[in-house]
Amino acid sequence: MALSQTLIRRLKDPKPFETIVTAPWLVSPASERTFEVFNPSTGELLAELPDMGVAETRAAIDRAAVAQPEWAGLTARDRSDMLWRWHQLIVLHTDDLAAILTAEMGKPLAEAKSEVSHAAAYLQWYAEEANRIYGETIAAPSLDRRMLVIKQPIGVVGAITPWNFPASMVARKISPALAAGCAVVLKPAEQTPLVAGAMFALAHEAGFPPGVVNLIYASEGDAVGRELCTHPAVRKISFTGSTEVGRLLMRQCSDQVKKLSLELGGNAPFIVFDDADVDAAVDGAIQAKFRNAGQTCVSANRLYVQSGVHDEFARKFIERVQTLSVGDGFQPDVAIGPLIDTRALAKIEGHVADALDKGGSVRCGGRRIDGDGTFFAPTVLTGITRDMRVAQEETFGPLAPIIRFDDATQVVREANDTIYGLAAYFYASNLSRVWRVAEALEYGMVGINTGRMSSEAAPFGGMKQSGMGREGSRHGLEDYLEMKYLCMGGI
Ligand code: TXE
Repeated sequence: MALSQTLIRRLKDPKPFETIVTAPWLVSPASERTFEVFNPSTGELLAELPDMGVAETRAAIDRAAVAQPEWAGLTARDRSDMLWRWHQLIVLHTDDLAAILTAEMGKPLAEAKSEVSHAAAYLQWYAEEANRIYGETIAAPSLDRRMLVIKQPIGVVGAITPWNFPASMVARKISPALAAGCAVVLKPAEQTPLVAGAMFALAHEAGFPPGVVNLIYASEGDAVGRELCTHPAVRKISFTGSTEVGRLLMRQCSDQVKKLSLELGGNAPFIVFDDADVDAAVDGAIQAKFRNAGQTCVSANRLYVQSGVHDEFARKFIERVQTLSVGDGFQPDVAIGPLIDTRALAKIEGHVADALDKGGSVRCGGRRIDGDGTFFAPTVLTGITRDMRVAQEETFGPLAPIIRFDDATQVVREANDTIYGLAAYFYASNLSRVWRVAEALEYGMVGINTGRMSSEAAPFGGMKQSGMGREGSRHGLEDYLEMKYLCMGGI
């Protein structure tokens, strides 16, 4: 089976994607095993893909190891041109890529289009950045020496991506790696391999040399992940996903002291102070909480609202949440798609039940929506206390717990009281408060008077157990480069 007929009918130009299932950027499957990909809105079967494991991963790494030195031996301009061609093809096929993304992941089509544009923006950024890899010269302490630093590609990179942003995560990992001169073996999430396959089809059309970009389809991450972490030809792992799997990958990489970039879970606080513009804060909270049905690592997980504006904020926020329509991402005006699977539904139900048990109240939503899809009504909880799971864990769904506070110093302490440190948001107008709170929050990214901050031009990543390394901006390129010091004597 290739792609399902209903999915093919949605595409304006299915031609480049006909090879998603059996393609030259895939190693040949070593067995007949397959796995299925479903639409979470309808339960419809979308495709059946080869289920790959250790043998195919090894073969892909071998191909990448052969291709990488030649890729690194091209001029920066040649690598940049290739990335630019890939970017243009992605832009040209935005509508089709978005349709594939909505079909396999469920997010509203408008959000899927904006994700594909965001993916293309990474390719554009790193096509440009490829030409800006600089070294340095150092003033030597003796006259007969010259001292320099050069930058070289790390080598073969193993990349593992999640299902929540299945197009932009692929671009965010591959484009800086390719710009730096690395080759990549990528395993997309089992729930959303099709848009990754479609992007690789376009990479093939852009003309990347064989072996430079390699795709592994697999029904689970364990075997492929272990092989990527333990194969000596892989010099770096780049992973986005749960903190639990991130810890496991660190352990697996430790024997070879393999470099790692990890973008893991979050527990973002969203703080509204008394001096905030309440309407702007409501807008920001809607965006930061409900984009992608709350399935983002930077999702506002805990809404702290100061007493002076609490009631006004809660009233306006709940009114807006009640207007968010839930449904199949292909339907017009849908704001909230399904959750990725029944495991995600069970997690959010568990969080609601735990909050109710401990004295919280449901102000709207609070239940799954009957039908074929994994839909959950957008939910607001109040009366939240610190012992509740919603205050401690990442919900990863359309659930907003509102926590009232009085003391502005204490709230920052509470906001920091978590193992995570990815994103934080706050709304305030007093300039002195803005600076002090921005500096005191122990987070890799802080949104001030805005609910949206991701950009290819900025370093994305977290502190504490939210991970290590940064993606995007010139800093993201550095993560794929080794620094080498050269000392020339006898001058
Ligand atoms: O993540 P997993 P799941 C968080 C979020 C969510 C929770 C669980 O809280 O509710 O994690 O989601 C691959 N070796 N985030 O279960 O399992 C897997 O195949 C190597 C935050 O989906 O980490 C997929 O490609 N790889 C996050 C990827 O890891 C393994 C995005 C993510 O899956 C593996 C997703 C293994 N042993 C979830 N096990 C973010 N930071 O945005 C799984 N994988």
